[in-house]
Amino acid sequence: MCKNESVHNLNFGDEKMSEKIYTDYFFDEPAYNTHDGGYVPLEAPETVPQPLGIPSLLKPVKETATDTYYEVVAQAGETQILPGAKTKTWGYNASLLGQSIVFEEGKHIHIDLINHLPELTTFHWHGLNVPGPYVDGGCHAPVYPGETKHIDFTVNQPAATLWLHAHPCPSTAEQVWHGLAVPVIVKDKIEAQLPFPRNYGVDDIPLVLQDRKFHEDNQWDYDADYDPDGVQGPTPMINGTVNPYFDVTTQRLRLRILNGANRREWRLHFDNDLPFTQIASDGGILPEPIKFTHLMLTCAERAEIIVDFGQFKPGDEVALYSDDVAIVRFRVHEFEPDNTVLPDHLVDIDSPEVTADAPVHHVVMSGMDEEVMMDDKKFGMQRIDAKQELGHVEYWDVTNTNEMHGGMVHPYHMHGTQFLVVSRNGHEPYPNERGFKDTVGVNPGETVRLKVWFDYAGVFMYHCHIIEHEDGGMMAQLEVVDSKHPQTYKLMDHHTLMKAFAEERGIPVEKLRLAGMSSYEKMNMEM
Ligand SMILES: [Cu+2]
Repeated sequence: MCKNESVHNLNFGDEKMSEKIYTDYFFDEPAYNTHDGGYVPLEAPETVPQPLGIPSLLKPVKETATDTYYEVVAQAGETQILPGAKTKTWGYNASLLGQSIVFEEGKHIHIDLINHLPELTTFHWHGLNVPGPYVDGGCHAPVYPGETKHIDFTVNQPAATLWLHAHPCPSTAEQVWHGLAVPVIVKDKIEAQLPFPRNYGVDDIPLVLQDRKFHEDNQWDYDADYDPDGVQGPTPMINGTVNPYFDVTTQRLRLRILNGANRREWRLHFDNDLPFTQIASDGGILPEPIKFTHLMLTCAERAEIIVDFGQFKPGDEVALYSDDVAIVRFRVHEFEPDNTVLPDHLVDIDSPEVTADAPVHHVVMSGMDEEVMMDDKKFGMQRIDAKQELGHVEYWDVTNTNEMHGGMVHPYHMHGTQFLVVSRNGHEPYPNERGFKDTVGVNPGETVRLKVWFDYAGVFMYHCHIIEHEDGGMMAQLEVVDSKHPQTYKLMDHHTLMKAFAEERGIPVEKLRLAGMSSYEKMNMEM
Protein backbone atom coordinates (compact mmCIF):
# COMPACT_ATOMS: atom_id res chain seq x y z
CA MET A 1 0.00 0.00 0.00
CA CYS A 2 2.66 2.42 -1.04
CA LYS A 3 1.03 5.79 -1.18
CA ASN A 4 3.82 7.52 -2.92
CA GLU A 5 6.73 5.94 -4.61
CA SER A 6 8.86 7.39 -7.30
CA VAL A 7 11.36 5.99 -9.70
CA HIS A 8 14.51 8.02 -10.04
CA ASN A 9 17.21 7.44 -12.57
CA LEU A 10 20.45 7.43 -10.68
CA ASN A 11 23.92 7.47 -12.09
CA PHE A 12 26.53 5.29 -10.43
CA GLY A 13 29.67 6.01 -12.41
CA ASP A 14 29.12 4.57 -15.87
CA GLU A 15 26.36 2.38 -14.69
CA LYS A 16 22.88 3.75 -15.09
CA MET A 17 20.15 2.00 -13.27
CA SER A 18 16.58 2.58 -12.32
CA GLU A 19 15.86 2.32 -8.67
CA LYS A 20 12.80 2.81 -6.57
CA ILE A 21 13.16 5.50 -3.94
CA TYR A 22 10.38 5.94 -1.43
CA THR A 23 9.65 9.52 -0.51
CA ASP A 24 6.79 8.94 1.92
CA TYR A 25 6.62 8.67 5.70
CA PHE A 26 3.75 6.19 5.17
CA PHE A 27 2.02 6.84 8.50
CA ASP A 28 -1.24 8.82 8.51
CA GLU A 29 -0.42 12.51 8.54
CA PRO A 30 -3.54 13.67 10.47
CA ALA A 31 -2.33 11.53 13.39
CA TYR A 32 1.22 12.91 13.56
CA ASN A 33 2.24 14.21 16.97
CA THR A 34 2.51 17.70 15.46
CA HIS A 35 -1.31 17.87 15.64
CA ASP A 36 -1.48 17.12 19.39
CA GLY A 37 -2.76 19.87 21.63
CA GLY A 38 0.26 19.28 23.85
CA TYR A 39 2.80 19.05 21.05
CA VAL A 40 6.19 20.56 21.91
CA PRO A 41 7.95 21.54 18.67
CA LEU A 42 11.68 20.92 18.42
CA GLU A 43 13.80 24.05 18.56
CA ALA A 44 17.22 24.39 16.96
CA PRO A 45 19.73 24.64 19.83
CA GLU A 46 21.68 27.89 20.02
CA THR A 47 24.61 26.38 21.91
CA VAL A 48 28.00 25.83 20.28
CA PRO A 49 28.05 22.61 18.19
CA GLN A 50 29.57 19.64 20.04
CA PRO A 51 31.11 16.46 18.70
CA LEU A 52 28.48 13.72 18.72
CA GLY A 53 28.93 11.55 21.79
CA ILE A 54 29.42 7.91 20.84
CA PRO A 55 28.71 5.48 23.67
CA SER A 56 31.86 3.44 24.26
CA LEU A 57 31.58 -0.34 24.09
CA LEU A 58 31.11 -2.14 27.38
CA LYS A 59 34.07 -4.44 28.00
CA PRO A 60 33.29 -7.95 29.19
CA VAL A 61 34.71 -8.77 32.62
CA LYS A 62 35.57 -12.23 31.31
CA GLU A 63 35.35 -14.08 28.03
CA THR A 64 35.83 -17.69 26.95
CA ALA A 65 35.25 -19.35 23.58
CA THR A 66 31.62 -19.97 24.49
CA ASP A 67 30.72 -17.55 27.29
CA THR A 68 30.85 -13.81 27.88
CA TYR A 69 30.48 -12.12 31.28
CA TYR A 70 29.32 -8.55 31.81
CA GLU A 71 28.57 -6.25 34.69
CA VAL A 72 25.87 -3.69 33.96
CA VAL A 73 25.64 -0.95 36.58
CA ALA A 74 22.65 1.40 36.73
CA GLN A 75 24.09 4.56 38.22
CA ALA A 76 23.37 8.22 38.90
CA GLY A 77 25.78 10.97 37.92
CA GLU A 78 26.21 14.37 36.37
CA THR A 79 26.81 15.12 32.71
CA GLN A 80 28.07 18.24 30.97
CA ILE A 81 25.38 18.58 28.32
CA LEU A 82 25.01 22.35 28.10
CA PRO A 83 27.48 25.11 28.99
CA GLY A 84 27.34 25.91 32.71
CA ALA A 85 25.93 23.58 35.31
CA LYS A 86 26.09 19.86 34.74
CA THR A 87 22.79 17.99 34.42
CA LYS A 88 21.89 15.27 36.93
CA THR A 89 21.49 12.14 34.83
CA TRP A 90 21.29 8.35 35.04
CA GLY A 91 22.96 5.75 32.88
CA TYR A 92 24.36 2.24 32.52
CA ASN A 93 28.09 2.10 33.28
CA ALA A 94 28.21 5.82 32.51
CA SER A 95 26.52 8.94 33.82
CA LEU A 96 24.10 9.27 30.89
CA LEU A 97 22.63 6.54 28.61
CA GLY A 98 25.60 4.22 29.00
CA GLN A 99 28.05 1.97 27.23
CA SER A 100 26.79 0.01 24.22
CA ILE A 101 26.67 -3.73 24.77
CA VAL A 102 27.61 -6.21 22.04
CA PHE A 103 26.29 -9.78 22.07
CA GLU A 104 27.49 -12.46 19.68
CA GLU A 105 24.88 -14.88 18.38
CA GLY A 106 25.33 -18.35 19.91
CA LYS A 107 27.30 -17.16 22.94
CA HIS A 108 26.13 -17.77 26.48
CA ILE A 109 25.92 -14.43 28.25
CA HIS A 110 26.20 -13.93 32.01
CA ILE A 111 25.30 -10.52 33.39
CA ASP A 112 25.47 -9.08 36.87
CA LEU A 113 22.76 -6.42 37.06
CA ILE A 114 23.94 -3.94 39.67
CA ASN A 115 21.77 -1.13 41.00
CA HIS A 116 23.66 1.89 42.33
CA LEU A 117 20.63 4.15 41.92
CA PRO A 118 18.75 5.55 44.92
CA GLU A 119 15.64 3.63 43.84
CA LEU A 120 14.61 0.26 42.42
CA THR A 121 14.87 -0.35 38.72
CA THR A 122 14.60 -3.21 36.23
CA PHE A 123 16.84 -4.07 33.27
CA HIS A 124 14.66 -4.75 30.21
CA TRP A 125 16.32 -6.17 27.10
CA HIS A 126 14.09 -4.65 24.44
CA GLY A 127 13.97 -6.94 21.40
CA LEU A 128 16.07 -9.71 22.92
CA ASN A 129 14.74 -13.22 22.56
CA VAL A 130 15.03 -14.46 26.17
CA PRO A 131 12.75 -16.13 28.74
CA GLY A 132 10.26 -14.04 30.70
CA PRO A 133 9.56 -12.49 33.05
CA TYR A 134 12.83 -12.30 35.03
CA VAL A 135 15.56 -12.43 32.37
CA ASP A 136 13.46 -10.21 30.10
CA GLY A 137 13.58 -7.60 32.85
CA GLY A 138 10.05 -6.20 32.76
CA CYS A 139 8.26 -5.02 35.87
CA HIS A 140 8.43 -8.42 37.61
CA ALA A 141 12.20 -8.28 37.94
CA PRO A 142 13.07 -5.40 40.28
CA VAL A 143 16.64 -4.88 41.41
CA TYR A 144 16.60 -2.84 44.61
CA PRO A 145 19.18 -0.16 45.46
CA GLY A 146 22.52 -1.70 46.42
CA GLU A 147 21.44 -5.08 45.10
CA THR A 148 22.99 -7.27 42.40
CA LYS A 149 20.99 -9.81 40.43
CA HIS A 150 22.38 -12.32 38.01
CA ILE A 151 20.92 -13.38 34.69
CA ASP A 152 22.25 -15.64 31.96
CA PHE A 153 20.95 -16.58 28.55
CA THR A 154 22.10 -17.78 25.14
CA VAL A 155 21.95 -15.27 22.31
CA ASN A 156 19.51 -16.84 19.89
CA GLN A 157 18.59 -14.41 17.13
CA PRO A 158 20.01 -12.67 14.08
CA ALA A 159 22.20 -9.57 14.10
CA ALA A 160 20.21 -6.48 15.10
CA THR A 161 20.21 -3.21 16.97
CA LEU A 162 18.26 -3.68 20.20
CA TRP A 163 18.34 -1.70 23.42
CA LEU A 164 18.41 -1.92 27.17
CA HIS A 165 16.11 0.31 29.17
CA ALA A 166 14.53 0.55 32.60
CA HIS A 167 11.01 -0.88 32.95
CA PRO A 168 9.68 -0.61 36.54
CA CYS A 169 5.93 0.01 36.54
CA PRO A 170 4.67 2.68 36.74
CA SER A 171 7.93 4.60 36.64
CA THR A 172 9.39 3.39 33.36
CA ALA A 173 8.91 6.76 31.67
CA GLU A 174 10.63 8.75 34.39
CA GLN A 175 13.61 6.37 34.61
CA VAL A 176 14.12 6.38 30.84
CA TRP A 177 13.79 10.18 30.93
CA HIS A 178 16.60 10.26 33.53
CA GLY A 179 18.79 8.49 30.96
CA LEU A 180 18.42 4.72 31.42
CA ALA A 181 18.56 3.64 27.77
CA VAL A 182 21.48 2.26 25.78
CA PRO A 183 22.01 0.42 22.47
CA VAL A 184 22.53 -3.35 22.44
CA ILE A 185 24.09 -4.75 19.28
CA VAL A 186 23.71 -8.40 18.28
CA LYS A 187 26.28 -9.71 15.80
CA ASP A 188 26.17 -12.88 13.76
CA LYS A 189 28.05 -14.63 10.96
CA ILE A 190 25.53 -13.67 8.25
CA GLU A 191 25.76 -9.96 8.95
CA ALA A 192 29.55 -10.27 9.05
CA GLN A 193 29.56 -11.41 5.39
CA LEU A 194 27.49 -8.51 4.08
CA PRO A 195 29.19 -5.42 2.63
CA PHE A 196 28.10 -3.10 5.46
CA PRO A 197 30.25 -0.60 7.33
CA ARG A 198 30.98 -2.06 10.78
CA ASN A 199 33.85 -0.11 12.31
CA TYR A 200 32.08 1.05 15.48
CA GLY A 201 32.52 4.74 16.17
CA VAL A 202 34.05 5.42 12.73
CA ASP A 203 31.56 4.30 10.08
CA ASP A 204 29.09 2.38 12.25
CA ILE A 205 27.37 4.77 14.63
CA PRO A 206 24.44 4.42 17.01
CA LEU A 207 22.07 7.40 17.05
CA VAL A 208 19.81 7.50 20.11
CA LEU A 209 17.17 10.15 19.37
CA GLN A 210 15.71 11.87 22.42
CA ASP A 211 14.32 15.26 23.41
CA ARG A 212 14.49 17.12 26.69
CA LYS A 213 13.49 20.37 28.31
CA PHE A 214 16.29 21.99 30.27
CA HIS A 215 15.04 23.91 33.32
CA GLU A 216 16.90 26.13 35.76
CA ASP A 217 20.58 25.23 36.18
CA ASN A 218 20.32 22.91 33.17
CA GLN A 219 18.29 20.33 35.11
CA TRP A 220 15.50 18.07 33.86
CA ASP A 221 12.21 18.24 35.76
CA TYR A 222 10.08 15.25 34.84
CA ASP A 223 7.14 16.21 37.06
CA ALA A 224 7.04 19.78 35.73
CA ASP A 225 6.96 18.48 32.13
CA TYR A 226 4.55 15.62 32.82
CA ASP A 227 1.93 14.91 30.17
CA PRO A 228 -0.09 11.68 30.28
CA ASP A 229 0.24 11.51 26.47
CA GLY A 230 4.01 11.50 26.73
CA VAL A 231 6.67 13.85 28.01
CA GLN A 232 8.47 15.95 25.43
CA GLY A 233 11.11 18.65 25.40
CA PRO A 234 12.01 21.21 22.74
CA THR A 235 15.72 20.37 22.66
CA PRO A 236 16.86 17.47 20.50
CA MET A 237 19.44 15.36 22.33
CA ILE A 238 21.26 12.79 20.22
CA ASN A 239 23.38 10.23 22.10
CA GLY A 240 23.17 12.66 25.01
CA THR A 241 24.66 15.49 22.91
CA VAL A 242 22.90 18.77 22.21
CA ASN A 243 23.64 20.31 18.79
CA PRO A 244 25.96 17.50 17.65
CA TYR A 245 28.18 17.22 14.62
CA PHE A 246 29.91 14.10 13.34
CA ASP A 247 33.16 14.01 11.34
CA VAL A 248 32.60 11.84 8.27
CA THR A 249 35.86 10.12 7.26
CA THR A 250 34.42 7.30 5.12
CA GLN A 251 32.24 7.50 2.04
CA ARG A 252 29.59 5.26 3.54
CA LEU A 253 28.22 5.64 7.03
CA ARG A 254 25.98 3.16 8.82
CA LEU A 255 23.61 4.73 11.33
CA ARG A 256 21.85 2.53 13.89
CA ILE A 257 18.96 4.83 14.70
CA LEU A 258 16.90 4.25 17.84
CA ASN A 259 13.86 6.30 18.77
CA GLY A 260 14.67 6.50 22.48
CA ALA A 261 12.20 9.31 23.15
CA ASN A 262 9.28 8.92 25.55
CA ARG A 263 6.74 10.21 23.07
CA ARG A 264 8.26 12.00 20.10
CA GLU A 265 7.98 10.72 16.54
CA TRP A 266 11.03 11.44 14.41
CA ARG A 267 10.47 12.25 10.75
CA LEU A 268 13.96 12.00 9.34
CA HIS A 269 15.40 13.39 6.14
CA PHE A 270 18.69 14.86 4.99
CA ASP A 271 19.60 18.11 3.25
CA ASN A 272 18.37 18.19 -0.35
CA ASP A 273 16.49 14.94 0.23
CA LEU A 274 19.69 12.92 -0.02
CA PRO A 275 18.55 9.32 -0.48
CA PHE A 276 19.69 6.70 2.02
CA THR A 277 19.32 2.94 2.24
CA GLN A 278 17.61 1.12 5.09
CA ILE A 279 19.27 -2.25 5.71
CA ALA A 280 17.70 -3.32 9.01
CA SER A 281 14.58 -2.83 11.09
CA ASP A 282 14.03 -3.55 14.82
CA GLY A 283 14.87 -7.24 14.78
CA GLY A 284 17.50 -7.53 12.10
CA ILE A 285 18.49 -7.17 8.49
CA LEU A 286 15.79 -6.60 5.87
CA PRO A 287 15.43 -9.12 3.05
CA GLU A 288 16.19 -6.33 0.59
CA PRO A 289 17.78 -2.92 1.04
CA ILE A 290 15.19 -0.15 0.69
CA LYS A 291 15.98 3.36 -0.55
CA PHE A 292 14.30 6.31 1.10
CA THR A 293 14.46 10.06 1.28
CA HIS A 294 12.16 10.22 4.34
CA LEU A 295 11.77 7.87 7.30
CA MET A 296 9.46 8.09 10.29
CA LEU A 297 10.25 6.21 13.49
CA THR A 298 7.70 5.82 16.27
CA CYS A 299 8.85 5.30 19.86
CA ALA A 300 11.25 2.38 20.39
CA GLU A 301 11.53 1.55 16.69
CA ARG A 302 14.98 1.13 15.17
CA ALA A 303 16.28 1.49 11.64
CA GLU A 304 19.79 0.86 10.38
CA ILE A 305 20.55 3.00 7.37
CA ILE A 306 23.57 3.48 5.13
CA VAL A 307 24.25 7.01 3.92
CA ASP A 308 26.54 7.54 0.93
CA PHE A 309 28.51 10.80 1.00
CA GLY A 310 30.14 10.09 -2.40
CA GLN A 311 28.79 13.28 -4.01
CA PHE A 312 30.27 15.54 -1.32
CA LYS A 313 33.72 17.04 -0.88
CA PRO A 314 35.77 17.94 2.17
CA GLY A 315 34.28 20.95 3.92
CA ASP A 316 30.70 20.13 2.96
CA GLU A 317 28.13 19.72 5.69
CA VAL A 318 25.02 17.55 5.42
CA ALA A 319 22.35 17.83 8.10
CA LEU A 320 19.90 15.20 9.28
CA TYR A 321 16.55 16.74 10.16
CA SER A 322 13.46 15.77 12.04
CA ASP A 323 10.62 17.73 10.48
CA ASP A 324 12.31 21.10 9.94
CA VAL A 325 14.95 21.07 12.69
CA ALA A 326 18.52 19.86 12.08
CA ILE A 327 19.39 17.24 14.69
CA VAL A 328 22.87 16.07 13.56
CA ARG A 329 25.30 17.78 11.18
CA PHE A 330 27.67 15.57 9.23
CA ARG A 331 30.94 17.35 8.43
CA VAL A 332 32.52 15.76 5.39
CA HIS A 333 36.32 15.18 5.39
CA GLU A 334 38.68 13.37 3.00
CA PHE A 335 37.75 9.76 2.47
CA GLU A 336 38.80 6.83 0.30
CA PRO A 337 36.34 6.22 -2.55
CA ASP A 338 34.00 3.34 -1.67
CA ASN A 339 31.48 2.49 -4.35
CA THR A 340 30.36 -0.75 -2.77
CA VAL A 341 26.98 -1.70 -4.19
CA LEU A 342 24.70 -3.63 -1.88
CA PRO A 343 23.31 -6.91 -3.19
CA ASP A 344 19.61 -6.81 -4.15
CA HIS A 345 18.97 -9.58 -1.65
CA LEU A 346 20.43 -9.36 1.85
CA VAL A 347 19.01 -12.16 4.00
CA ASP A 348 16.33 -14.83 3.86
CA ILE A 349 13.39 -14.23 6.17
CA ASP A 350 11.43 -17.44 6.64
CA SER A 351 7.82 -16.81 7.51
CA PRO A 352 6.61 -19.88 9.42
CA GLU A 353 3.17 -21.38 8.79
CA VAL A 354 0.51 -20.39 11.29
CA THR A 355 -0.25 -23.31 13.62
CA ALA A 356 -3.40 -25.18 12.57
CA ASP A 357 -6.50 -24.26 14.61
CA ALA A 358 -4.61 -21.56 16.48
CA PRO A 359 -6.79 -18.74 17.79
CA VAL A 360 -6.43 -15.23 16.39
CA HIS A 361 -5.59 -12.82 19.20
CA HIS A 362 -7.28 -9.44 19.22
CA VAL A 363 -5.72 -6.47 20.97
CA VAL A 364 -7.39 -3.07 21.13
CA MET A 365 -5.48 0.08 22.00
CA SER A 366 -7.93 2.82 22.90
CA GLY A 367 -8.01 6.32 24.31
CA MET A 368 -5.58 9.13 24.83
CA ASP A 369 -4.30 11.00 27.87
CA GLU A 370 -5.33 9.34 31.14
CA GLU A 371 -7.97 7.28 29.34
CA VAL A 372 -5.56 4.99 27.51
CA MET A 373 -6.39 1.31 27.81
CA MET A 374 -5.62 -2.06 26.33
CA ASP A 375 -8.72 -4.20 25.69
CA ASP A 376 -10.81 -1.82 27.85
CA LYS A 377 -8.59 -2.50 30.85
CA LYS A 378 -5.60 -0.92 32.44
CA PHE A 379 -2.53 -3.00 33.18
CA GLY A 380 -2.77 -5.35 36.14
CA MET A 381 0.54 -6.82 37.19
CA GLN A 382 -0.98 -10.05 38.48
CA ARG A 383 -3.46 -10.59 35.67
CA ILE A 384 -2.61 -12.76 32.66
CA ASP A 385 -4.49 -11.35 29.67
CA ALA A 386 -3.58 -13.88 26.99
CA LYS A 387 -1.88 -17.22 26.52
CA GLN A 388 0.07 -18.74 23.68
CA GLU A 389 1.66 -22.17 23.48
CA LEU A 390 5.43 -22.23 23.19
CA GLY A 391 6.48 -22.70 19.57
CA HIS A 392 3.01 -22.10 18.13
CA VAL A 393 2.73 -19.46 15.42
CA GLU A 394 -0.37 -17.29 15.85
CA TYR A 395 -1.90 -14.15 14.37
CA TRP A 396 -2.25 -11.10 16.58
CA ASP A 397 -4.59 -8.42 15.24
CA VAL A 398 -3.75 -5.12 16.87
CA THR A 399 -6.31 -2.32 16.52
CA ASN A 400 -6.02 1.36 17.33
CA THR A 401 -9.54 2.76 17.88
CA ASN A 402 -8.50 6.43 18.02
CA GLU A 403 -10.18 8.84 15.59
CA MET A 404 -8.00 9.82 12.66
CA HIS A 405 -8.38 13.53 13.46
CA GLY A 406 -7.39 14.16 17.04
CA GLY A 407 -6.04 10.64 17.49
CA MET A 408 -2.50 9.34 17.45
CA VAL A 409 -0.25 6.57 16.18
CA HIS A 410 0.32 4.11 19.04
CA PRO A 411 3.56 2.12 18.75
CA TYR A 412 2.71 -1.46 19.76
CA HIS A 413 5.55 -3.47 21.34
CA MET A 414 5.75 -7.11 22.45
CA HIS A 415 8.39 -8.46 24.78
CA GLY A 416 10.23 -11.72 24.14
CA THR A 417 9.65 -12.01 20.40
CA GLN A 418 10.49 -10.63 17.00
CA PHE A 419 7.31 -10.75 14.94
CA LEU A 420 6.46 -10.32 11.28
CA VAL A 421 4.03 -7.67 10.09
CA VAL A 422 1.50 -9.43 7.85
CA SER A 423 -0.82 -6.60 6.86
CA ARG A 424 -2.24 -3.16 7.65
CA ASN A 425 -6.03 -3.13 7.30
CA GLY A 426 -5.61 -6.06 4.95
CA HIS A 427 -3.08 -4.25 2.76
CA GLU A 428 0.64 -4.82 2.38
CA PRO A 429 2.79 -3.55 5.23
CA TYR A 430 5.14 -0.63 4.55
CA PRO A 431 8.15 -1.57 2.38
CA ASN A 432 10.57 -1.47 5.34
CA GLU A 433 8.36 -3.77 7.45
CA ARG A 434 9.32 -7.00 5.69
CA GLY A 435 11.92 -7.92 8.31
CA PHE A 436 11.64 -8.82 11.99
CA LYS A 437 10.14 -6.22 14.26
CA ASP A 438 9.23 -5.87 17.92
CA THR A 439 7.49 -2.50 17.70
CA VAL A 440 5.00 -1.38 15.08
CA GLY A 441 3.22 1.95 14.78
CA VAL A 442 -0.55 1.47 14.45
CA ASN A 443 -2.50 4.30 12.80
CA PRO A 444 -5.94 5.41 14.05
CA GLY A 445 -8.70 3.16 12.76
CA GLU A 446 -6.19 0.57 11.67
CA THR A 447 -5.74 -3.11 12.44
CA VAL A 448 -2.24 -4.45 11.99
CA ARG A 449 -1.98 -8.23 11.67
CA LEU A 450 1.18 -9.75 13.15
CA LYS A 451 2.55 -13.26 12.98
CA VAL A 452 3.92 -14.03 16.44
CA TRP A 453 5.79 -16.93 17.99
CA PHE A 454 7.95 -17.43 21.05
CA ASP A 455 11.06 -19.54 21.58
CA TYR A 456 10.91 -19.33 25.38
CA ALA A 457 8.18 -19.75 27.97
CA GLY A 458 7.38 -17.04 30.45
CA VAL A 459 5.22 -14.04 31.20
CA PHE A 460 5.78 -11.17 28.76
CA MET A 461 4.31 -7.69 28.56
CA TYR A 462 2.84 -6.09 25.46
CA HIS A 463 2.02 -2.42 25.36
CA CYS A 464 2.05 0.95 23.69
CA HIS A 465 5.61 2.30 23.69
CA ILE A 466 4.64 5.91 24.22
CA ILE A 467 6.15 5.35 27.62
CA GLU A 468 3.64 7.42 29.59
CA HIS A 469 0.88 5.35 27.96
CA GLU A 470 2.36 2.10 29.22
CA ASP A 471 2.81 3.57 32.70
CA GLY A 472 -0.77 4.83 32.42
CA GLY A 473 -2.04 1.30 31.84
CA MET A 474 -2.05 0.81 28.05
CA MET A 475 -0.35 -2.50 28.67
CA ALA A 476 -1.18 -6.16 29.18
CA GLN A 477 0.72 -9.41 29.58
CA LEU A 478 0.63 -12.88 28.14
CA GLU A 479 1.87 -16.19 29.35
CA VAL A 480 3.78 -18.31 26.89
CA VAL A 481 2.91 -21.80 28.08
CA ASP A 482 5.09 -24.85 27.67
CA SER A 483 2.44 -27.54 28.26
CA LYS A 484 5.07 -30.25 28.49
CA HIS A 485 6.93 -28.40 31.25
CA PRO A 486 4.39 -26.25 33.10
CA GLN A 487 5.86 -23.50 35.20
CA THR A 488 4.59 -21.00 37.72
CA TYR A 489 5.88 -17.47 38.04
CA LYS A 490 6.09 -15.14 41.00
CA LEU A 491 4.43 -12.01 39.69
CA MET A 492 5.05 -8.72 41.45
CA ASP A 493 2.20 -6.38 42.33
CA HIS A 494 1.98 -2.61 42.04
CA HIS A 495 1.55 -2.20 45.79
CA THR A 496 4.87 -3.88 46.60
CA LEU A 497 6.68 -1.72 44.09
CA MET A 498 4.95 1.47 45.27
CA LYS A 499 5.83 0.69 48.89
CA ALA A 500 9.45 0.19 47.90
CA PHE A 501 9.56 3.46 45.92
CA ALA A 502 8.03 5.32 48.88
CA GLU A 503 10.53 3.84 51.34
CA GLU A 504 13.42 4.69 49.04
CA ARG A 505 12.19 8.29 48.87
CA GLY A 506 11.59 8.41 52.62
CA ILE A 507 7.91 9.33 52.28
CA PRO A 508 4.67 7.58 53.24
CA VAL A 509 3.19 5.60 50.36
CA GLU A 510 0.12 7.90 50.31
CA LYS A 511 2.42 10.79 49.39
CA LEU A 512 4.11 8.93 46.53
CA ARG A 513 3.47 10.33 43.05
CA LEU A 514 4.60 8.26 40.08
CA ALA A 515 3.96 8.96 36.43
CA GLY A 516 1.17 6.54 35.59
CA MET A 517 -0.83 6.91 38.81
CA SER A 518 -2.98 9.82 37.68
CA SER A 519 -4.19 7.74 34.73
CA TYR A 520 -5.56 5.04 37.02
CA GLU A 521 -7.02 7.58 39.47
CA LYS A 522 -8.80 9.61 36.81
CA MET A 523 -10.47 6.44 35.54
CA ASN A 524 -11.25 5.21 39.07
CA MET A 525 -9.27 2.08 38.40
CA GLU A 526 -7.15 0.04 40.77
CA MET A 527 -3.49 -0.41 40.01
CU1 LIG B 1 -0.08 4.96 23.03
